[in-house]
Amino acid sequence: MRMSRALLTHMLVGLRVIIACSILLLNAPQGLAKELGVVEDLFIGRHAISPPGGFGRYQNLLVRSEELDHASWVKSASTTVPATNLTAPDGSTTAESITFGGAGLDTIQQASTTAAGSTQFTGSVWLKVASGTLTVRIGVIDQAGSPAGTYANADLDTTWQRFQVTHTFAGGTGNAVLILDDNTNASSQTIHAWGAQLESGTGTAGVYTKTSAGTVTASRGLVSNTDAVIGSNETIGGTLGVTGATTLSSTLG
Ligand SMILES: [Ca+2]
Repeated sequence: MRMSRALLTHMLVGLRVIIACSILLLNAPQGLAKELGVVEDLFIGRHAISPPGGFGRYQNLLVRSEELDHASWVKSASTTVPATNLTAPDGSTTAESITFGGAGLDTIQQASTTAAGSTQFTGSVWLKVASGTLTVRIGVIDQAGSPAGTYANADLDTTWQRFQVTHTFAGGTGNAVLILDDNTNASSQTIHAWGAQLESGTGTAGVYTKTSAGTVTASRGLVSNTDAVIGSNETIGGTLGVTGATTLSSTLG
């Protein structure tokens, strides 16, 4: 399923501008010149999402979300993921190429540590190909036995796109798994992948938040996967946690 949130956001913004302007025109007294007003504040939906982060709900039950060459990602026998360090959607060089084998189904997957039973999960990942087009699949399945789950076709082209799939497990004894496969392609194919995420209790992929060795607990707010500049004061109502070095300076920039 191809996401079109950016298009939807633009449509919402455009619609609200039209409504705001229409209200101004309707309120203009008769006989007076009608002028378009300035809209100073716009509400642009529940999320503002981009590969480096955004506002809204976030969670990631997977580890190594930008390291698909890591052993945390289990590859089928004919699937290889060298550390190719391709340019990712956020401009970093953290995307990898996944080469699926020839005949048969080839896969790459990661099992979360979250039980699948009776819970809704949404998996998402950015994908593309180097040239042409290709259809692969993204799935959210149960780790145990014959997998109950949902697969969605992902129609790749040479542009990074975020794909997502949702499944609600009626039960199950295993953990929820995000899986990519080559749709049983009979010839070897290579795709580019970055930014895998698995969330529980939601039917729509939230703000992407990258992970390394640990997962990210569900919450809502601001995610910056890279840098942040705050030009004025900031009030923090809770605990301030710093995992890296801190530098205090009296100047900005
Ligand atoms: Ca194959």
